[in-house]
Amino acid sequence: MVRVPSGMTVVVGLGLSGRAICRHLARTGKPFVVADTRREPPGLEALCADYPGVKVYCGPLTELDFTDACEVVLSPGVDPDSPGLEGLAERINPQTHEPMLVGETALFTRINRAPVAAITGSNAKSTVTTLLGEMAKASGLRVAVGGNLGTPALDLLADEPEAELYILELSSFQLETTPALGAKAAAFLNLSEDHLDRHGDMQAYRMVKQRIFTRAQYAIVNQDDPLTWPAYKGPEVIPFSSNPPTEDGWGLMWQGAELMLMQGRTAWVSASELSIAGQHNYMNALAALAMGQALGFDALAMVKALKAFTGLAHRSETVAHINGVTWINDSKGTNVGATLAAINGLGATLKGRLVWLGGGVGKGADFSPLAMPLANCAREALVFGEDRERISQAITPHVTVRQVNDLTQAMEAAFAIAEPGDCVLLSPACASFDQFSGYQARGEAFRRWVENKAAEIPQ
Ligand code: UMA
Ligand code: ADP
Repeated sequence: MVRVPSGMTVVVGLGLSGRAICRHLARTGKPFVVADTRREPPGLEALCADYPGVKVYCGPLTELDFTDACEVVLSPGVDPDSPGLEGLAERINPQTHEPMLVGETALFTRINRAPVAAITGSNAKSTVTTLLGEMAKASGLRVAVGGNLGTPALDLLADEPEAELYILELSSFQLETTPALGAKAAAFLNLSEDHLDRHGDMQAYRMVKQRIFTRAQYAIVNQDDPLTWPAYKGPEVIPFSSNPPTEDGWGLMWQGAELMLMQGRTAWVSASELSIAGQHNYMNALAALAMGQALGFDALAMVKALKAFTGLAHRSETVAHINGVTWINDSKGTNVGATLAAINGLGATLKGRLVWLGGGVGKGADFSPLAMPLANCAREALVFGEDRERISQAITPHVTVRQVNDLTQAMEAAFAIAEPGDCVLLSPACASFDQFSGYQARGEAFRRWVENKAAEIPQ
Protein backbone atom coordinates (compact mmCIF):
# COMPACT_ATOMS: atom_id res chain seq x y z
CA MET A 1 0.00 0.00 0.00
CA VAL A 2 1.36 3.43 -0.96
CA ARG A 3 0.33 6.38 1.19
CA VAL A 4 -0.53 9.50 -0.83
CA PRO A 5 1.66 12.34 0.52
CA SER A 6 -0.07 14.77 2.85
CA GLY A 7 -1.88 17.75 1.30
CA MET A 8 -1.89 16.36 -2.23
CA THR A 9 -4.86 16.46 -4.57
CA VAL A 10 -5.18 13.09 -6.31
CA VAL A 11 -6.29 13.19 -9.94
CA VAL A 12 -7.79 9.82 -10.87
CA GLY A 13 -7.73 9.06 -14.60
CA LEU A 14 -5.43 10.15 -17.37
CA GLY A 15 -8.00 10.78 -20.10
CA LEU A 16 -9.35 14.08 -21.43
CA SER A 17 -10.83 15.09 -18.07
CA GLY A 18 -7.83 13.95 -16.03
CA ARG A 19 -5.41 15.94 -18.17
CA ALA A 20 -7.68 19.02 -17.97
CA ILE A 21 -7.79 18.65 -14.16
CA CYS A 22 -3.96 18.45 -14.04
CA ARG A 23 -3.65 21.61 -16.15
CA HIS A 24 -6.11 23.39 -13.87
CA LEU A 25 -4.30 22.35 -10.68
CA ALA A 26 -0.96 23.37 -12.18
CA ARG A 27 -2.39 26.78 -13.17
CA THR A 28 -3.80 27.36 -9.71
CA GLY A 29 -0.60 26.19 -8.00
CA LYS A 30 -2.13 23.21 -6.16
CA PRO A 31 0.20 20.25 -5.60
CA PHE A 32 -1.15 17.03 -7.10
CA VAL A 33 -0.41 13.41 -7.90
CA VAL A 34 -2.05 11.27 -10.58
CA ALA A 35 -3.51 7.76 -10.39
CA ASP A 36 -4.86 5.58 -13.18
CA THR A 37 -6.20 2.06 -12.75
CA ARG A 38 -4.45 0.93 -15.93
CA ARG A 39 -0.83 -0.28 -15.73
CA GLU A 40 -0.01 1.61 -18.92
CA PRO A 41 -2.54 4.41 -19.38
CA PRO A 42 -2.48 6.29 -22.67
CA GLY A 43 -0.78 9.67 -22.48
CA LEU A 44 1.48 8.69 -19.59
CA GLU A 45 4.72 9.75 -21.27
CA ALA A 46 3.35 13.13 -22.29
CA LEU A 47 2.07 13.77 -18.76
CA CYS A 48 5.43 12.91 -17.20
CA ALA A 49 7.13 15.23 -19.69
CA ASP A 50 4.72 18.08 -18.94
CA TYR A 51 4.92 17.67 -15.14
CA PRO A 52 8.35 16.13 -14.41
CA GLY A 53 8.05 16.29 -10.61
CA VAL A 54 4.54 14.85 -10.40
CA LYS A 55 4.13 11.31 -9.04
CA VAL A 56 2.00 8.95 -11.14
CA TYR A 57 0.57 5.73 -9.69
CA CYS A 58 -0.56 3.15 -12.24
CA GLY A 59 -2.60 0.12 -11.23
CA PRO A 60 -5.48 -0.78 -8.90
CA LEU A 61 -6.65 2.05 -6.63
CA THR A 62 -6.65 -0.43 -3.73
CA GLU A 63 -2.85 -0.07 -3.75
CA LEU A 64 -3.25 3.56 -2.59
CA ASP A 65 -3.99 4.94 0.88
CA PHE A 66 -5.86 8.25 0.51
CA THR A 67 -5.94 9.08 4.24
CA ASP A 68 -3.71 12.16 3.99
CA ALA A 69 -4.92 13.36 0.58
CA CYS A 70 -6.37 16.85 0.39
CA GLU A 71 -9.02 15.88 -2.20
CA VAL A 72 -9.63 13.17 -4.81
CA VAL A 73 -10.78 14.36 -8.25
CA LEU A 74 -12.26 11.53 -10.27
CA SER A 75 -12.58 11.16 -14.04
CA PRO A 76 -16.09 10.33 -15.30
CA GLY A 77 -15.11 6.94 -16.70
CA VAL A 78 -14.18 5.68 -13.22
CA ASP A 79 -16.97 4.46 -10.96
CA PRO A 80 -16.97 6.27 -7.57
CA ASP A 81 -17.82 2.86 -6.08
CA SER A 82 -14.60 1.32 -7.43
CA PRO A 83 -12.58 -0.73 -4.93
CA GLY A 84 -10.10 1.55 -3.19
CA LEU A 85 -12.39 4.61 -3.13
CA GLU A 86 -14.61 3.35 -0.28
CA GLY A 87 -15.89 6.04 2.09
CA LEU A 88 -14.42 8.99 0.16
CA ALA A 89 -17.73 10.16 -1.34
CA GLU A 90 -19.31 10.20 2.15
CA ARG A 91 -16.42 12.04 3.87
CA ILE A 92 -16.79 15.84 3.95
CA ASN A 93 -13.72 17.82 3.05
CA PRO A 94 -13.25 20.46 5.78
CA GLN A 95 -11.65 22.89 3.32
CA THR A 96 -14.32 22.81 0.62
CA HIS A 97 -17.33 21.59 2.63
CA GLU A 98 -17.92 19.22 -0.29
CA PRO A 99 -17.30 15.46 -0.41
CA MET A 100 -13.65 14.36 -0.48
CA LEU A 101 -14.41 12.73 -3.83
CA VAL A 102 -15.47 15.17 -6.56
CA GLY A 103 -15.19 15.46 -10.34
CA GLU A 104 -13.99 18.00 -12.85
CA THR A 105 -17.32 19.86 -12.98
CA ALA A 106 -17.13 20.49 -9.22
CA LEU A 107 -13.77 22.23 -9.66
CA PHE A 108 -15.24 24.25 -12.55
CA THR A 109 -18.22 25.29 -10.42
CA ARG A 110 -16.00 26.46 -7.58
CA ILE A 111 -14.15 29.06 -9.60
CA ASN A 112 -16.52 29.97 -12.41
CA ARG A 113 -18.40 33.26 -11.98
CA ALA A 114 -20.33 33.39 -15.30
CA PRO A 115 -23.83 31.91 -15.75
CA VAL A 116 -24.05 28.25 -16.73
CA ALA A 117 -26.58 26.44 -18.91
CA ALA A 118 -26.44 22.70 -18.28
CA ILE A 119 -28.02 19.92 -20.31
CA THR A 120 -28.51 16.28 -19.41
CA GLY A 121 -30.76 13.39 -20.47
CA SER A 122 -30.33 9.88 -21.79
CA ASN A 123 -30.46 11.16 -25.38
CA ALA A 124 -30.32 14.39 -27.40
CA LYS A 125 -27.82 16.14 -25.08
CA SER A 126 -25.28 16.96 -27.79
CA THR A 127 -27.95 18.16 -30.20
CA VAL A 128 -29.57 20.53 -27.70
CA THR A 129 -26.21 21.73 -26.35
CA THR A 130 -24.95 22.58 -29.83
CA LEU A 131 -28.21 24.22 -30.89
CA LEU A 132 -28.31 26.33 -27.73
CA GLY A 133 -24.73 27.39 -28.44
CA GLU A 134 -25.74 28.52 -31.94
CA MET A 135 -28.67 30.47 -30.48
CA ALA A 136 -26.40 32.16 -27.95
CA LYS A 137 -23.94 33.18 -30.65
CA ALA A 138 -26.75 34.51 -32.85
CA SER A 139 -27.92 36.57 -29.86
CA GLY A 140 -24.49 38.20 -29.72
CA LEU A 141 -23.28 36.47 -26.56
CA ARG A 142 -19.72 35.43 -25.94
CA VAL A 143 -20.31 31.75 -25.24
CA ALA A 144 -18.22 28.65 -24.55
CA VAL A 145 -19.71 25.20 -25.28
CA GLY A 146 -18.37 21.87 -24.03
CA GLY A 147 -18.47 19.26 -21.25
CA ASN A 148 -19.36 15.69 -22.24
CA LEU A 149 -19.60 17.01 -25.80
CA GLY A 150 -15.82 17.07 -26.03
CA THR A 151 -13.95 20.00 -24.48
CA PRO A 152 -13.67 19.53 -20.69
CA ALA A 153 -15.31 22.33 -18.72
CA LEU A 154 -12.03 23.33 -17.03
CA ASP A 155 -10.38 23.78 -20.44
CA LEU A 156 -13.28 26.03 -21.51
CA LEU A 157 -12.70 28.16 -18.46
CA ALA A 158 -8.99 28.50 -19.21
CA ASP A 159 -9.35 29.01 -22.96
CA GLU A 160 -12.32 31.36 -22.84
CA PRO A 161 -12.14 33.18 -19.50
CA GLU A 162 -14.15 36.11 -20.85
CA ALA A 163 -17.18 33.96 -21.76
CA GLU A 164 -20.50 35.48 -20.70
CA LEU A 165 -22.12 32.04 -20.65
CA TYR A 166 -20.86 28.47 -20.36
CA ILE A 167 -23.06 25.81 -21.97
CA LEU A 168 -22.25 22.35 -20.64
CA GLU A 169 -23.46 18.95 -21.74
CA LEU A 170 -23.26 16.82 -18.59
CA SER A 171 -23.42 13.03 -18.43
CA SER A 172 -24.69 11.08 -15.45
CA PHE A 173 -21.04 10.17 -14.77
CA GLN A 174 -20.13 13.85 -14.49
CA LEU A 175 -23.18 14.79 -12.43
CA GLU A 176 -22.45 11.96 -10.00
CA THR A 177 -19.38 13.85 -8.75
CA THR A 178 -20.85 17.38 -8.93
CA PRO A 179 -22.33 18.31 -5.55
CA ALA A 180 -23.67 21.81 -6.29
CA LEU A 181 -23.84 22.90 -9.92
CA GLY A 182 -25.85 26.12 -9.50
CA ALA A 183 -26.82 26.48 -13.18
CA LYS A 184 -28.90 29.42 -14.29
CA ALA A 185 -30.84 27.09 -16.61
CA ALA A 186 -30.70 23.30 -16.31
CA ALA A 187 -32.41 20.92 -18.74
CA PHE A 188 -33.24 17.24 -18.15
CA LEU A 189 -34.39 16.18 -21.63
CA ASN A 190 -35.52 12.57 -21.27
CA LEU A 191 -34.84 9.37 -19.35
CA SER A 192 -34.49 5.88 -20.79
CA GLU A 193 -32.33 2.86 -19.95
CA ASP A 194 -28.61 3.49 -20.29
CA HIS A 195 -25.48 2.99 -18.19
CA LEU A 196 -27.33 0.70 -15.76
CA ASP A 197 -24.19 -1.41 -15.42
CA ARG A 198 -22.74 1.62 -13.61
CA HIS A 199 -25.75 3.09 -11.79
CA GLY A 200 -27.50 -0.15 -10.81
CA ASP A 201 -31.13 0.68 -11.55
CA MET A 202 -33.30 3.36 -13.15
CA GLN A 203 -34.05 5.06 -9.84
CA ALA A 204 -30.36 5.51 -9.05
CA TYR A 205 -29.68 6.64 -12.63
CA ARG A 206 -32.51 9.18 -12.43
CA MET A 207 -31.39 10.58 -9.07
CA VAL A 208 -27.85 11.11 -10.36
CA LYS A 209 -29.25 13.02 -13.34
CA GLN A 210 -31.45 15.05 -10.99
CA ARG A 211 -28.28 16.67 -9.66
CA ILE A 212 -28.44 18.96 -12.69
CA PHE A 213 -31.10 20.90 -10.75
CA THR A 214 -29.09 21.48 -7.58
CA ARG A 215 -29.29 25.24 -6.89
CA ALA A 216 -30.58 25.88 -10.43
CA GLN A 217 -32.71 28.93 -11.18
CA TYR A 218 -34.71 27.42 -14.06
CA ALA A 219 -35.48 23.72 -14.67
CA ILE A 220 -36.33 22.87 -18.28
CA VAL A 221 -38.15 19.53 -18.22
CA ASN A 222 -40.00 17.14 -20.50
CA GLN A 223 -43.73 17.32 -19.81
CA ASP A 224 -44.21 13.91 -21.47
CA ASP A 225 -41.72 12.31 -19.06
CA PRO A 226 -42.47 13.12 -15.39
CA LEU A 227 -39.22 11.48 -14.29
CA THR A 228 -37.33 14.45 -15.73
CA TRP A 229 -39.03 16.87 -13.32
CA PRO A 230 -37.08 18.06 -10.26
CA ALA A 231 -37.57 15.66 -7.37
CA TYR A 232 -37.35 18.58 -4.92
CA LYS A 233 -38.77 22.10 -4.84
CA GLY A 234 -36.40 24.88 -5.85
CA PRO A 235 -36.01 25.88 -9.47
CA GLU A 236 -38.75 27.47 -11.57
CA VAL A 237 -40.05 24.69 -13.83
CA ILE A 238 -40.43 25.30 -17.59
CA PRO A 239 -41.92 22.30 -19.43
CA PHE A 240 -41.73 21.36 -23.11
CA SER A 241 -43.99 18.76 -24.68
CA SER A 242 -44.88 16.96 -27.90
CA ASN A 243 -48.50 18.01 -27.22
CA PRO A 244 -50.08 21.48 -27.36
CA PRO A 245 -48.58 23.64 -24.61
CA THR A 246 -50.24 24.12 -21.27
CA GLU A 247 -50.21 27.69 -19.92
CA ASP A 248 -46.83 29.27 -20.62
CA GLY A 249 -44.99 26.04 -21.42
CA TRP A 250 -43.64 24.94 -24.80
CA GLY A 251 -45.28 22.43 -27.14
CA LEU A 252 -46.27 21.33 -30.63
CA MET A 253 -49.63 22.19 -32.14
CA TRP A 254 -51.24 21.86 -35.57
CA GLN A 255 -52.49 25.14 -37.01
CA GLY A 256 -54.25 24.13 -40.21
CA ALA A 257 -51.76 22.06 -42.19
CA GLU A 258 -48.74 23.45 -40.30
CA LEU A 259 -47.19 21.91 -37.20
CA MET A 260 -46.12 24.85 -35.04
CA LEU A 261 -43.56 25.17 -32.26
CA MET A 262 -45.48 27.12 -29.63
CA GLN A 263 -45.05 28.79 -26.28
CA GLY A 264 -48.44 29.06 -24.66
CA ARG A 265 -50.64 30.55 -27.39
CA THR A 266 -47.73 32.10 -29.29
CA ALA A 267 -46.50 30.35 -32.44
CA TRP A 268 -42.72 30.74 -32.70
CA VAL A 269 -41.88 28.87 -35.89
CA SER A 270 -43.35 26.22 -38.16
CA ALA A 271 -41.74 22.77 -38.16
CA SER A 272 -41.65 22.89 -41.95
CA GLU A 273 -39.22 25.83 -41.76
CA LEU A 274 -36.63 23.79 -39.83
CA SER A 275 -33.74 21.88 -41.40
CA ILE A 276 -33.83 19.15 -38.72
CA ALA A 277 -36.41 16.41 -39.17
CA GLY A 278 -38.70 14.37 -36.95
CA GLN A 279 -40.84 15.04 -33.92
CA HIS A 280 -37.96 14.16 -31.57
CA ASN A 281 -35.94 16.96 -33.13
CA TYR A 282 -38.83 19.40 -32.77
CA MET A 283 -38.78 18.51 -29.06
CA ASN A 284 -35.06 19.26 -29.03
CA ALA A 285 -35.77 22.61 -30.66
CA LEU A 286 -38.44 23.40 -28.04
CA ALA A 287 -36.02 22.55 -25.22
CA ALA A 288 -33.38 24.87 -26.68
CA LEU A 289 -35.91 27.69 -27.21
CA ALA A 290 -37.15 27.31 -23.63
CA MET A 291 -33.61 27.43 -22.28
CA GLY A 292 -32.64 30.35 -24.50
CA GLN A 293 -35.61 32.37 -23.36
CA ALA A 294 -34.86 31.63 -19.69
CA LEU A 295 -31.31 32.82 -20.35
CA GLY A 296 -32.52 36.05 -21.95
CA PHE A 297 -31.53 35.35 -25.58
CA ASP A 298 -32.99 37.45 -28.36
CA ALA A 299 -36.13 35.77 -29.77
CA LEU A 300 -35.54 36.60 -33.45
CA ALA A 301 -31.91 35.53 -33.25
CA MET A 302 -32.94 32.22 -31.69
CA VAL A 303 -35.42 31.46 -34.46
CA LYS A 304 -32.88 32.40 -37.12
CA ALA A 305 -30.27 30.07 -35.56
CA LEU A 306 -32.86 27.30 -35.24
CA LYS A 307 -33.87 27.50 -38.89
CA ALA A 308 -30.22 27.37 -39.95
CA PHE A 309 -29.35 24.42 -37.68
CA THR A 310 -28.89 21.27 -39.76
CA GLY A 311 -28.20 18.95 -36.82
CA LEU A 312 -25.09 16.99 -35.94
CA ALA A 313 -23.52 14.25 -38.02
CA HIS A 314 -24.87 10.73 -37.33
CA ARG A 315 -28.02 12.03 -35.59
CA SER A 316 -31.06 11.60 -37.84
CA GLU A 317 -28.96 13.06 -40.64
CA THR A 318 -30.39 12.93 -44.17
CA VAL A 319 -27.59 11.65 -46.40
CA ALA A 320 -29.33 11.44 -49.78
CA HIS A 321 -32.57 10.97 -51.67
CA ILE A 322 -32.32 8.15 -54.23
CA ASN A 323 -35.26 7.29 -56.46
CA GLY A 324 -37.63 9.06 -54.06
CA VAL A 325 -36.25 7.16 -51.05
CA THR A 326 -34.68 9.14 -48.18
CA TRP A 327 -31.59 7.61 -46.54
CA ILE A 328 -31.07 8.70 -42.92
CA ASN A 329 -27.97 8.12 -40.81
CA ASP A 330 -28.79 7.91 -37.08
CA SER A 331 -25.75 5.85 -36.14
CA LYS A 332 -25.65 7.70 -32.78
CA GLY A 333 -28.88 5.86 -31.92
CA THR A 334 -26.94 3.44 -29.71
CA ASN A 335 -29.67 2.53 -27.22
CA VAL A 336 -33.33 1.55 -27.46
CA GLY A 337 -34.59 4.94 -26.20
CA ALA A 338 -32.72 6.85 -28.92
CA THR A 339 -33.89 4.50 -31.67
CA LEU A 340 -37.48 4.65 -30.44
CA ALA A 341 -37.35 8.44 -30.68
CA ALA A 342 -35.92 8.26 -34.19
CA ILE A 343 -38.50 5.68 -35.39
CA ASN A 344 -41.45 7.49 -33.81
CA GLY A 345 -40.16 10.94 -34.74
CA LEU A 346 -39.47 10.15 -38.38
CA GLY A 347 -42.29 7.62 -38.76
CA ALA A 348 -44.86 10.29 -37.84
CA THR A 349 -43.79 12.52 -40.72
CA LEU A 350 -43.34 9.82 -43.39
CA LYS A 351 -45.26 9.52 -46.69
CA GLY A 352 -44.27 5.90 -47.31
CA ARG A 353 -42.89 3.22 -44.98
CA LEU A 354 -39.74 2.89 -42.94
CA VAL A 355 -37.02 0.37 -43.74
CA TRP A 356 -35.20 -0.03 -40.44
CA LEU A 357 -31.54 -1.06 -40.19
CA GLY A 358 -30.49 -2.07 -36.68
CA GLY A 359 -28.13 -4.30 -34.76
CA GLY A 360 -24.66 -4.58 -33.30
CA VAL A 361 -23.84 -5.04 -29.62
CA GLY A 362 -27.09 -4.85 -27.65
CA LYS A 363 -25.58 -4.32 -24.16
CA GLY A 364 -28.22 -6.69 -22.76
CA ALA A 365 -31.07 -4.30 -23.60
CA ASP A 366 -34.72 -5.28 -23.96
CA PHE A 367 -35.60 -4.67 -27.63
CA SER A 368 -39.31 -5.43 -27.32
CA PRO A 369 -40.30 -1.71 -27.03
CA LEU A 370 -39.29 -1.39 -30.70
CA ALA A 371 -41.88 -3.93 -31.85
CA MET A 372 -45.10 -1.87 -31.92
CA PRO A 373 -43.59 1.36 -33.33
CA LEU A 374 -42.02 -0.73 -36.12
CA ALA A 375 -45.32 -2.53 -36.69
CA ASN A 376 -46.94 0.88 -37.19
CA CYS A 377 -44.56 2.29 -39.75
CA ALA A 378 -41.99 -0.24 -41.03
CA ARG A 379 -41.95 -2.05 -44.35
CA GLU A 380 -39.24 -4.38 -43.08
CA ALA A 381 -36.56 -4.59 -40.40
CA LEU A 382 -33.07 -5.61 -41.52
CA VAL A 383 -30.98 -6.68 -38.54
CA PHE A 384 -27.26 -7.37 -38.51
CA GLY A 385 -24.33 -7.96 -36.18
CA GLU A 386 -23.79 -9.75 -32.90
CA ASP A 387 -27.28 -9.37 -31.42
CA ARG A 388 -29.36 -9.78 -34.60
CA GLU A 389 -30.98 -12.97 -33.30
CA ARG A 390 -32.07 -11.35 -30.00
CA ILE A 391 -33.48 -8.31 -31.80
CA SER A 392 -35.21 -10.51 -34.32
CA GLN A 393 -36.89 -12.55 -31.57
CA ALA A 394 -38.07 -9.40 -29.77
CA ILE A 395 -39.81 -7.87 -32.80
CA THR A 396 -40.64 -10.82 -35.08
CA PRO A 397 -44.37 -11.31 -34.70
CA HIS A 398 -45.00 -7.61 -35.30
CA VAL A 399 -42.85 -6.76 -38.29
CA THR A 400 -41.19 -8.60 -41.18
CA VAL A 401 -37.60 -9.20 -40.11
CA ARG A 402 -34.63 -10.32 -42.13
CA GLN A 403 -31.30 -11.21 -40.56
CA VAL A 404 -28.15 -10.35 -42.52
CA ASN A 405 -24.48 -10.46 -41.58
CA ASP A 406 -23.47 -6.83 -41.71
CA LEU A 407 -24.44 -3.25 -42.48
CA THR A 408 -23.51 -3.50 -46.17
CA GLN A 409 -25.79 -6.47 -46.69
CA ALA A 410 -28.54 -4.61 -44.84
CA MET A 411 -28.15 -1.59 -47.13
CA GLU A 412 -28.18 -3.75 -50.26
CA ALA A 413 -31.39 -5.42 -49.12
CA ALA A 414 -32.91 -2.04 -48.18
CA PHE A 415 -32.10 -0.65 -51.62
CA ALA A 416 -33.89 -3.56 -53.24
CA ILE A 417 -37.13 -3.26 -51.24
CA ALA A 418 -37.58 0.47 -50.55
CA GLU A 419 -40.27 2.23 -52.59
CA PRO A 420 -40.63 5.94 -53.45
CA GLY A 421 -41.76 7.86 -50.34
CA ASP A 422 -40.00 5.37 -48.04
CA CYS A 423 -37.20 6.17 -45.66
CA VAL A 424 -34.24 3.90 -44.95
CA LEU A 425 -33.18 4.57 -41.38
CA LEU A 426 -29.95 3.38 -39.78
CA SER A 427 -30.63 3.75 -36.05
CA PRO A 428 -29.13 0.56 -34.66
CA ALA A 429 -30.20 0.68 -30.96
CA CYS A 430 -26.84 -0.97 -30.33
CA ALA A 431 -23.17 -0.18 -29.88
CA SER A 432 -21.06 -0.83 -32.95
CA PHE A 433 -17.94 -2.45 -31.50
CA ASP A 434 -18.55 -5.92 -33.01
CA GLN A 435 -17.98 -4.57 -36.54
CA PHE A 436 -16.78 -0.93 -36.26
CA SER A 437 -14.43 1.20 -34.14
CA GLY A 438 -17.35 3.37 -33.01
CA TYR A 439 -20.67 4.93 -34.02
CA GLN A 440 -18.84 7.47 -36.20
CA ALA A 441 -17.15 4.75 -38.30
CA ARG A 442 -20.49 2.95 -38.66
CA GLY A 443 -22.19 6.18 -39.78
CA GLU A 444 -19.35 6.94 -42.22
CA ALA A 445 -19.68 3.44 -43.75
CA PHE A 446 -23.39 4.12 -44.26
CA ARG A 447 -22.70 7.54 -45.76
CA ARG A 448 -20.04 6.22 -48.17
CA TRP A 449 -22.28 3.44 -49.44
CA VAL A 450 -25.26 5.76 -49.92
CA GLU A 451 -23.22 8.48 -51.63
CA ASN A 452 -21.65 5.95 -54.01
CA LYS A 453 -25.08 4.58 -54.82
CA ALA A 454 -26.46 8.07 -55.41
CA ALA A 455 -23.56 8.81 -57.78
CA GLU A 456 -24.28 5.62 -59.79
CA ILE A 457 -27.93 6.44 -60.31
CA PRO A 458 -28.98 9.35 -62.54
CA GLN A 459 -31.55 11.44 -60.66
N1 UMA B 1 -10.26 4.53 -17.44
C1 UMA B 1 -9.71 3.50 -16.73
N2 UMA B 1 -9.00 3.82 -15.61
C2 UMA B 1 -8.81 5.07 -15.19
C3 UMA B 1 -9.37 6.12 -15.94
C4 UMA B 1 -10.10 5.82 -17.07
O1 UMA B 1 -9.83 2.33 -17.06
O2 UMA B 1 -8.14 5.26 -14.15
C5 UMA B 1 -11.04 4.21 -18.65
C6 UMA B 1 -12.54 4.46 -18.43
O3 UMA B 1 -13.19 3.36 -17.86
C7 UMA B 1 -13.01 4.75 -19.84
C8 UMA B 1 -11.81 5.45 -20.48
O4 UMA B 1 -10.69 5.11 -19.67
O5 UMA B 1 -13.24 3.57 -20.55
C9 UMA B 1 -11.97 6.96 -20.55
O6 UMA B 1 -12.40 7.43 -19.27
P1 UMA B 1 -12.12 8.91 -18.79
O7 UMA B 1 -12.88 9.13 -17.55
O8 UMA B 1 -10.65 9.17 -18.75
O9 UMA B 1 -12.75 9.72 -19.99
P2 UMA B 1 -12.26 11.12 -20.60
O10 UMA B 1 -11.25 10.87 -21.64
O11 UMA B 1 -11.93 12.04 -19.50
O12 UMA B 1 -13.60 11.57 -21.35
C10 UMA B 1 -14.69 12.02 -20.54
C11 UMA B 1 -15.97 11.43 -21.09
N3 UMA B 1 -15.84 9.98 -21.11
C12 UMA B 1 -16.57 9.21 -20.27
O13 UMA B 1 -17.39 9.65 -19.51
C13 UMA B 1 -16.34 7.73 -20.33
C14 UMA B 1 -16.20 11.95 -22.50
O14 UMA B 1 -17.49 11.53 -22.93
C15 UMA B 1 -16.18 13.47 -22.50
O15 UMA B 1 -16.26 13.94 -23.84
C16 UMA B 1 -14.90 13.98 -21.86
O16 UMA B 1 -14.76 13.42 -20.54
C17 UMA B 1 -14.91 15.51 -21.71
O17 UMA B 1 -15.86 15.94 -20.80
C18 UMA B 1 -17.54 10.45 -23.85
C19 UMA B 1 -18.58 9.45 -23.41
O18 UMA B 1 -18.60 8.32 -23.91
C20 UMA B 1 -17.96 10.97 -25.23
N4 UMA B 1 -19.48 9.80 -22.48
C21 UMA B 1 -20.56 8.92 -22.05
C22 UMA B 1 -21.78 9.10 -22.93
O19 UMA B 1 -21.89 10.13 -23.62
O20 UMA B 1 -22.66 8.21 -22.88
C23 UMA B 1 -20.93 9.25 -20.62
P1 ADP C 1 -26.51 12.39 -26.60
O1 ADP C 1 -25.45 13.44 -26.59
O2 ADP C 1 -27.41 12.44 -25.41
O3 ADP C 1 -26.03 11.01 -26.93
P2 ADP C 1 -27.28 13.18 -29.32
O4 ADP C 1 -27.75 14.57 -29.55
O5 ADP C 1 -25.91 12.81 -29.73
O6 ADP C 1 -27.52 12.80 -27.78
O7 ADP C 1 -28.33 12.20 -30.01
C1 ADP C 1 -28.17 10.81 -29.83
C2 ADP C 1 -29.35 10.05 -30.36
O8 ADP C 1 -30.52 10.33 -29.59
C3 ADP C 1 -29.77 10.41 -31.79
O9 ADP C 1 -29.07 9.67 -32.71
C4 ADP C 1 -31.26 10.05 -31.81
O10 ADP C 1 -31.42 8.70 -32.14
C5 ADP C 1 -31.70 10.20 -30.35
N1 ADP C 1 -32.54 11.39 -30.11
C6 ADP C 1 -32.50 12.61 -30.68
N2 ADP C 1 -33.43 13.42 -30.15
C7 ADP C 1 -34.07 12.71 -29.20
C8 ADP C 1 -35.12 12.99 -28.28
N3 ADP C 1 -35.71 14.18 -28.23
N4 ADP C 1 -35.52 12.00 -27.43
C9 ADP C 1 -34.92 10.79 -27.45
N5 ADP C 1 -33.93 10.46 -28.31
C10 ADP C 1 -33.50 11.41 -29.16
